[in-house]
Amino acid sequence: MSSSKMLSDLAQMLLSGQIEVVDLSAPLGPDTPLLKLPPEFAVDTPKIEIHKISAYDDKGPFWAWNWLKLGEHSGTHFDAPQHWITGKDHADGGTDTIPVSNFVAPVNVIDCSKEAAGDPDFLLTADAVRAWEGEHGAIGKGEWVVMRTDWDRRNHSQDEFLNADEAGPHSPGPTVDCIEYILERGAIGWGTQCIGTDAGAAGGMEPPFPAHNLMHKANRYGLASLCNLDRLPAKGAILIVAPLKIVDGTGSPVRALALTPA
Ligand code: 23J
Ligand code: MN
Repeated sequence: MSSSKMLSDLAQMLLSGQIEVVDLSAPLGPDTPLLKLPPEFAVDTPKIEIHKISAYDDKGPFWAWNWLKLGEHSGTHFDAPQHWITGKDHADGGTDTIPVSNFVAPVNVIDCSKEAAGDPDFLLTADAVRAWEGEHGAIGKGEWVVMRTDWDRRNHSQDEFLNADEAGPHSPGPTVDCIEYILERGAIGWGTQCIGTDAGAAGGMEPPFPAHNLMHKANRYGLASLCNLDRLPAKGAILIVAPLKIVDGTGSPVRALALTPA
């Protein structure tokens, strides 16, 4: 089949609803949960602010518009390779330099919701990914791998979302060997439903923060705070997600969308 025929078929299926568009982003505003780093790193990302410029009033009679105070790594967001020291030298690893062909790709959804409900510190291992592939099929080169934990149900509350105590944050994520394995498979990126791409306990891993350290070293991408992964099939959906073209940016809030069979 010609590619123009396939694209017009896709357009028809989108218009008819046979292919559905699923929203994978959380609301972005002053109540969006934000990462809290350990106190030795004194600076955190600032609270999101939305400031009115005008709203059909004396400041602008016919128009409404706002300006934002917004950290790059806020809410549902994309991590670019240059976010981490291991990825800083990739010339095409910034939000403005990543080739756009990377922003539309198949997605593998690994369901860890039961495990995460039973254990907020649950870690997905390479062995578990291989077992998942045995059931659902191999992860292909150029595909996203995302970890479903249904953590988005906690997104309404910063405390529930971060789930921290004296010992630190408790949230699920990948092991070092999980990230090594998906890179071996040729994954384009790793995504989670928690505040960041790494587990709450990832600071104590070797290397620390393996999803950041290893994915970005390999010039690959991250996605955090994804929503609605429970609405996606294990395989077969297409993820459409692009960071803002921020000059020298390290990441960006995104509207993440999935195309799924209805
Ligand atoms: C800055 C420092 C450490 C981490 C992060 C940001 C993230 O998780 C992020 O949003 O990329 S671990
Ligand atoms: Mn980030």
